[in-house]
Amino acid sequence: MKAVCEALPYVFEFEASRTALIVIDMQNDFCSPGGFGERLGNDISPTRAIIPVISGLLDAAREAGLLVVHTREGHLPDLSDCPPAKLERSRRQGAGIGDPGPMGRILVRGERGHDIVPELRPIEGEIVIDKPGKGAFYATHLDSLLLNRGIEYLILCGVTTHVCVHTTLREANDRGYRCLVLEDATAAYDRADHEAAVRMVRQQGGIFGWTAFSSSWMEALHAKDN
Ligand code: C5J
Repeated sequence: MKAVCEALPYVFEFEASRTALIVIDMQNDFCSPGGFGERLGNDISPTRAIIPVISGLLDAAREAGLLVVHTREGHLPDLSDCPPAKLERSRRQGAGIGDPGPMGRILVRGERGHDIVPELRPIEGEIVIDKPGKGAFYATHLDSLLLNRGIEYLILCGVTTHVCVHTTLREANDRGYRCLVLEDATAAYDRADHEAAVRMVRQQGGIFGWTAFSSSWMEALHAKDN
């Protein structure tokens, strides 16, 4: 039987056994002082504020036995997977990818800045997808991994709503996944960017999918067993 979640533009129905929780880029570089996001001149408080909400989602997903996937944006130490255009733009903004920072080299795999924030650290058995781009499907094996497990429904949370969450959402939508974006478990540094991105998901009858609050999704997940 499908679980039914109150959502916009209309209810989101999902089968828990075919659902994955996708936690996007909750890394020190986007959420912690001295990271890439803050060095670009942003206030990181919105990205920190969703940490407890996502922690609750992880508890619920783990308890229900859902597939959990964490993603991390970053590059190889030699930056060979970083397009020159991306590198140049980061340098212009004073937060050059690969430059030294308080948490190691900015957006480089293996450095502390690239790590997921301690509160949301993956547990054994959870999947971590390292991605060089904004979308989690580009240059990764995420699609085959989900297909091989029969996943059809994606629950998206993380940062930032209008950049990596949206790019992943759009990639997933074109691949046929049914996507729900949790609006209180996603964040952008600028509230207006977040709100616009959330609105875009559900416009035109759900052009990219659905939006809901985390509590509604967790209630639906819980209710399926009762
Ligand atoms: C950005 C992301 N904003 N994870 N990355 O550069 O959204």
